[in-house]
Amino acid sequence: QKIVLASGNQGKLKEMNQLLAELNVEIVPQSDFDIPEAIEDGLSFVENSIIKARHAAKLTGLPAIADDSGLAVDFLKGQPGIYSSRFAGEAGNDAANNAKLLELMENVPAAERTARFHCCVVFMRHENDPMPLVCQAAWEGKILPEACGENGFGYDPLFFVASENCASAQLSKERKNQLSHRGLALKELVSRIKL
Ligand code: ITT
Repeated sequence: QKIVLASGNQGKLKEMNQLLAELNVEIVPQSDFDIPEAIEDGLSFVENSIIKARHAAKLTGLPAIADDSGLAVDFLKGQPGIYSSRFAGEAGNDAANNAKLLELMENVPAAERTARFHCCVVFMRHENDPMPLVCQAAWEGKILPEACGENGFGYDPLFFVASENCASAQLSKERKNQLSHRGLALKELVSRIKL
C-alpha cells in the first residue's frame, strides 16, 4: 500500500512523515513523481487541501494526503490566512514572510497579538473520491516581537506558545507534533482513515 503526500514543503513533509509512520504504509512524497504543482485557487484551507489531494491522486494514480495550512493573526483580521506561504509575494520565502509580519505587528501591544495556526488535512482514495476524509485543527498562540529559535519552518520563530513559554521554533519536533494544528489534525486522520 502506497500513499502520495501532496506537498512540496520540506518542513511539512518532515512533520507529516513522523505523524503518518504508524499507518504502516509506504508514504511517497509528490516530488518522486514529475508532476506540476496544483493550482491552489480555493478560498479556504479545506478547498485548497482537496484541490491538492485530488491533483496528486489524479496524476499518480495513488491515494493521496494533502495539507493546507496557515497563520491567522487577529490584529490583521485573519491575514495571512490561506495566503501564508506567499505573504511577501509569489517569490517570497519564510524569511521575507516573517519580516513582513514583524513589520505589520510593530508596536502592537501584547494583548492584541493573538493568532492561531490552522491546518486542514485531506485523504482521498482516488481522484473522484466523493467523500474525502477531512480533518481540521487549530493551535493558539501570540506573535512575538522578534524571531526566536531554529527548529520548525515558516512562522514558527514568531509563534509564541503559552503552555511551553517559548516559540514554536524552540520546541523539539516531537513536542511540536503533540501540540500543533498539523499534529492534531493528522492524529485525527490517522485514527479515522480506512485504507
Ligand atoms: P504545499 O502546498 O506544497 O504543501 P505550501 O508551503 O505552499 O506547501 P500552504 O499553501 O499550505 O503550503 O502554506 C502554508 C504556509 O503556512 C507555510 O508556507 C508556512 O508559512 C505557514 N505554516 C503552516 N504550518 C506551519 C507551521 O507548522 N509552522 C510554521 N508555519 C506554518
